[in-house]
Amino acid sequence: MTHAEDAPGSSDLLVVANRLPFDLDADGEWHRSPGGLVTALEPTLRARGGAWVGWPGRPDADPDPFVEDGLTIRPVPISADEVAAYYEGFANATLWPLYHDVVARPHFERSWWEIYRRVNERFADAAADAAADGATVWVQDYQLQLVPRLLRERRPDLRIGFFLHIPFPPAELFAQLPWRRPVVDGLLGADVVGFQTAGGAENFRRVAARLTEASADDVPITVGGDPGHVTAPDGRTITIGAHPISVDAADLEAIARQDDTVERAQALRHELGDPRTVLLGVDRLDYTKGIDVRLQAYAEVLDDRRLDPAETVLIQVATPSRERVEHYAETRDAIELTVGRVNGEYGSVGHPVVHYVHQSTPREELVAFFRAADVMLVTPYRDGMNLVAKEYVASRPDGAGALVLSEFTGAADELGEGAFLVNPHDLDAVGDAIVTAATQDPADARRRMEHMHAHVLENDVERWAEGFLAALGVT
Ligand code: GDG
Repeated sequence: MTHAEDAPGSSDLLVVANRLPFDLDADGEWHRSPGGLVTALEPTLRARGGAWVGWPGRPDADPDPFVEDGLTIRPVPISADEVAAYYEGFANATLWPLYHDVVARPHFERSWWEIYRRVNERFADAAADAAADGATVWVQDYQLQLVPRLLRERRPDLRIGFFLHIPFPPAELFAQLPWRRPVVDGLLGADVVGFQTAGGAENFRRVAARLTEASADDVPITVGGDPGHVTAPDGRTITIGAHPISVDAADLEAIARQDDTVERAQALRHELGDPRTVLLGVDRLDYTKGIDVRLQAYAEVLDDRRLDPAETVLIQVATPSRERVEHYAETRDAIELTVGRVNGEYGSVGHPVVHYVHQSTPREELVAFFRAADVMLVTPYRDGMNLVAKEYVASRPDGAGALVLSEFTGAADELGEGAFLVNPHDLDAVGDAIVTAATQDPADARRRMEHMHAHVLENDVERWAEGFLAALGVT
């Protein structure tokens, strides 16, 4: 590790994201925090002597930049008050619910907006400082929507991309945002703006034409096909594309094939009492994920005995998330109440029908869960992509298993032919899909799973990153 202060403005390729790929602990030690984005981008960044600009995850910490194995890490400090207003407030209590179809009511709090802008300026300053002449900068996600414009003001020489990981809502919903104009202007500071789905990209293009003086084309936007374009009043053309993110499929498949994973999956089923059917849900505990829907639908199919409570188990992993945001605490209470009720009603001593885990689970163990599950339940009310659906499919090289998938996820656009698609607002349909998936003909099941598995193996996260960078002109 070396200090980076002697090399300002030397990076040709930068990622700007809310979080760094390292976390800082209370003792000032860095720990790697691997995620799909990091896995996909690190090799390219390291090969190009790139930089990652982001928050170290600890309020009030202001650590020095450092270089590790060719990758420059540029921490952006955020105070505790700013975390409350910028991250927990504007990002997660205003934008998150608004962009997810107003599943919960967004809070429009003027003081949060001011801090959101201030923190975005700090990220833009850090990126402007780290970027070499003519560098390419890739800004990530809803926490940083003002950065493309702020960065362009500071550094007109840069090539700037932005990718939104969550849905971009229809114009009618987005228009509720009191700060809709500066947010759209912020995004239009980029050269390329990418979305998970063609629908999200088209929503944004329509919003840009409606709310600003920019003009837009009306080419249908497709994945791997034509992007759309918006022309700003200053003559700049902004490319609007659909780039569905994915997972490190080969790695997941390799873990799934390991003997100890297969053995762990078998042991798990045994520990559960060798039930006929194992259902599985894996989510951050978030009100958009529809954990309540699947619990309710499950209770109904146990109640009418379409699935036998003595022969069926649901494992629900609900990873702790955003616990200081009000809606999340309420959601946790409601889910835990329902788990208790369903177990009280349909379980018996030594055989609960729901195994509920409110803990972070190691990745290898998650893959063993995927291999053990006959039916994966992914039922969000709205989700940008949903990586869990793709991780499950990647983890089933054996061709067994089934996926019940909400049609309101980005993943449904790609896996629709193999999954059992459902409207999560329709409890009868969710219950029917659970029963059909659990009782389908094994040959049909295999055909469906092999189709989805092949798609995810081919369209992995590396391909996603390459596709977006190619749109930005990095090859
Ligand atoms: C946002 C968008 C979009 C969860 N619990 C554990 C654990 N996880 C991992 C999963 C998966 C990731 O976290 C969750 O990703 P999702 O895509 O399902 O959902 P969000 O967190 O909401 O992500 C989403 C994504 O960004 C990427 O663009 O797909 O639409 O909302 O990888 O496996 N991992 C481990 N233990 C857990 O307990 N190890």
